[in-house]
Amino acid sequence: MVFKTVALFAKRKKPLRNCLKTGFRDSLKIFVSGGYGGNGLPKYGGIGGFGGNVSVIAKEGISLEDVFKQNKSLRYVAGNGGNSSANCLRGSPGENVTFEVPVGVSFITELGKKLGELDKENEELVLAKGGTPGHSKNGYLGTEGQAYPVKLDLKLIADIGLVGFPNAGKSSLLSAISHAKPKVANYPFTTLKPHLGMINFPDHRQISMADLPGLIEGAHSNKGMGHEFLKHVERTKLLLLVVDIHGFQLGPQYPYRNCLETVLLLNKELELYKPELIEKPSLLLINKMDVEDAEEKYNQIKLSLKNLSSISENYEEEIRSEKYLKFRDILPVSIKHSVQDIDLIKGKLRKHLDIIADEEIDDESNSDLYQDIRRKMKEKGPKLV
Ligand SMILES: Nc1nc2c(ncn2[C@@H]2O[C@H](COP(=O)(O)OP(=O)(O)OP(=O)(O)O)[C@@H](O)[C@H]2O)c(=O)[nH]1
Ligand SMILES: [Mg+2]
Repeated sequence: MVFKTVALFAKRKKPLRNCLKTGFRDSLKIFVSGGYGGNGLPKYGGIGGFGGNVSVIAKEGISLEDVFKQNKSLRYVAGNGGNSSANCLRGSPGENVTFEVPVGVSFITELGKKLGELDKENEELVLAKGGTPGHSKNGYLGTEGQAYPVKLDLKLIADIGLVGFPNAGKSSLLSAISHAKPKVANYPFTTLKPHLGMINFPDHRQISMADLPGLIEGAHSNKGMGHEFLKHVERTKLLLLVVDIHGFQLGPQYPYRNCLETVLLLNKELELYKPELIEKPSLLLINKMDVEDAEEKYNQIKLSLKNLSSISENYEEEIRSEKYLKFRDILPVSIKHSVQDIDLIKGKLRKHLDIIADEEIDDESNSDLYQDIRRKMKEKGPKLV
């Protein structure tokens, strides 16, 4: 198995960008072009029509693959505005082009400029504006519309994002806790594409959880699957780290990392991807507690896990981070062999998401805007006698 693992890793020099091979697209490049503005008519002071716009509208339940299938040319060109004529002094507007995209897509030009992102159903964004019409002030010449390639970058929107080294049991958890059926196997990089699962509760509450490919040390420099999958945890409310109590070793030529080191390394990869991720609420699952010696190993590290910064100086530079996650809970569990543990995890996830939601409300109600509203209401509100 070790040989199989190494061969598997050796073959994949580059991370699977765009995920075409795995059938999951998380980015797509398109070309958009607004229509020309129509020309005016100098003789009668006629004004041309506006060029049409290219816009997108966010819809739940569609994928970037659907976007591709609906228009394989990936070119979206709006209509030109009509010229002004003696019969019709005001040129007709060019036809707008609008197409649907999944919720959670951001739009980036080739120069890296972000045009915007759509996070909610039915939100709209103009990607390319049509040209302005010709009229007396511009010599009656319509201008061309905006035209450029745009990258659509999809980030899954889930409540919880699973983060961990390969083989730690992330997919096993998603499979046990939801109806999703991600592949589970005893070798690294079983998961090649993100999976979303819904955790259902008897009172109909639903919590979504994203399973991601495993990270390894050096993921930031594109080792293993790379760390670009971490974009999918940027918008989650809670990070759920899963580590193996027995640590991890990718293959004989890679260093063995014990459980504590894997936690420190995950911290480091998260920080290198985006330092803000370290501030996110997080929980830690120490998995495979059913295996021999697990209890003893856990007892040795449990205090250190609560305060990662206190022990980091014992480690070499490449493991140390600037800032450390502060886990709201650390649970030693056996995802595979204990139904009680799955129930415990499920309950804890819900509890912590509720706490996070309350904190968000508190933050909002303490914001300047709310304080201002409260002050004004006090000033203007009816006085109780
Ligand atoms: N002993 C034991 N094995 C477990 C436990 N949980 C998961 N496993 C096993 O660990 C192996 C890896 O599990 P996965 O769920 O595929 O791990 P993963 O983190 O999704 O791995 P990648 O997709 O490669 O990142 C499988 O053989 C599982 O059966 C556990 O609680 N105890
Ligand atoms: Mg997996």
